[in-house]
Amino acid sequence: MPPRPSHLYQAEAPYDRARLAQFLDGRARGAGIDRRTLLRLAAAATATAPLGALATAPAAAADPAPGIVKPLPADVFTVRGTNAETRFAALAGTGHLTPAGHFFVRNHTRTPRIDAATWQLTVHGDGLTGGPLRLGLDELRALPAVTRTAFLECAGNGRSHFATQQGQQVSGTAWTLGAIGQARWRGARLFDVLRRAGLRPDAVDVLPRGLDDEVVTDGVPLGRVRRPLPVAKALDDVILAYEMNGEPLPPDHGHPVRLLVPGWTGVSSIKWLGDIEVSTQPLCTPWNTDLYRLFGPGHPEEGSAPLTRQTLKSAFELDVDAPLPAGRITVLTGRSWSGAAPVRRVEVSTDGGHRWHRALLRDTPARNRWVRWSFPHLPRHRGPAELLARATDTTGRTQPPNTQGYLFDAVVRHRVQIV
Ligand SMILES: Nc1nc2c(c(=O)[nH]1)N[C@H]1C(S)=C(S)[C@@H](COP(=O)(O)O)O[C@H]1N2
Ligand SMILES: [Mo]
Repeated sequence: MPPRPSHLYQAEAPYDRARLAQFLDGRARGAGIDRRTLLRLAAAATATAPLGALATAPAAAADPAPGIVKPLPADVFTVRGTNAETRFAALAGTGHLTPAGHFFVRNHTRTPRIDAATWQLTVHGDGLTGGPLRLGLDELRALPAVTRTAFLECAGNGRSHFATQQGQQVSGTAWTLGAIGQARWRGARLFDVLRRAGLRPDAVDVLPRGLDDEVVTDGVPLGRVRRPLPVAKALDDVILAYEMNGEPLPPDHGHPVRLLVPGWTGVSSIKWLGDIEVSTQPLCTPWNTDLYRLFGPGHPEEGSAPLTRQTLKSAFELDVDAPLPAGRITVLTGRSWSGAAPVRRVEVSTDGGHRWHRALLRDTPARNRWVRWSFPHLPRHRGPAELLARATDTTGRTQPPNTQGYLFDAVVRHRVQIV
């Protein structure tokens, strides 16, 4: 069977849905998880929450080091288990690219220390014309280098607002809006690596896997973090990044090499890349069957449509309950982004959503990138107030005042104190 035309695979959701259906009726190869375990995990997910997100064991309460190597100053990060969320207030003035010292970290286990000098990538599988290909970092660097500026966002970003704002119970890391960062990534094209390895015309899936520890959830070993990509996406715009903002990739972000899959949910961008399997059969792993999929009332037993490209969001570069002086102009700043298309317009409301005003966009809108914006605000009355921001992208899609969905996209009511 020849690879299907590329446009069929540009969307993550239909691809994952097809794989799940094939997996459930035994036409796909599931690496590391069988159907019974899958359904057991699915049932567990149903019991706790409509979100099929991975709940990793939190780091021991007394452990000050959640397995992250870089410093996590409290004015920049909020530590959530093995993860660190960027505080949006700390992004004010940081520019279009997020400095590595401010970039959020999502670790299923802990950051491994990998020696770039001895690191090797192995490309293997029945989807290759020959045997395995092994590449060291120098060989990877010898391939043509490309640079892409793109945001990277966790599928669960904004999750806590389901509960705090919308009264919906969900499981998983309680991110506010800071599980996103944007960087200039530089590396080799996965296209070139696969061509070098010799791709068979009937290869369908590419499965990158990290070198970090195995993940165990509720006593079930899930193996190392890995999530298949359709060959067409792999050949399209995916890179094996070894630089972030002009520096070697830092340990927490995948040193020495990570995958960067523009526009797709963060989990696709496998860090600490160790091997890539290329397969002529559809592949399934917990990360495209059980995790990152929706379970619960109103969804089929095997789970709903999987999570798709990232949604629209907006965030103020302010802490919750930030003090703003009454009778003086404060220039409010923030950022908006959409996984679907460039952001076209951002509006701000300072009266709880009755009147909306255009914010000034400070970046040229572009695909897979956020825009910074600003809005001068003159608060008059002392006391608590709510600031709202909503974005519209070039497809015309806008942030709803409320949502039934799972990829959080509603307007957030950001409370401040007028003093
Ligand atoms: N090997 C490996 N890759 C991984 C992960 C991981 O835990 N291990 N986490 C994924 C998830 S869920 C996200 S959102 C992004 C986070 O990337 P960052 O930590 O560089 O911000 O990495 C993805 N790649
Ligand atoms: Mo994620």
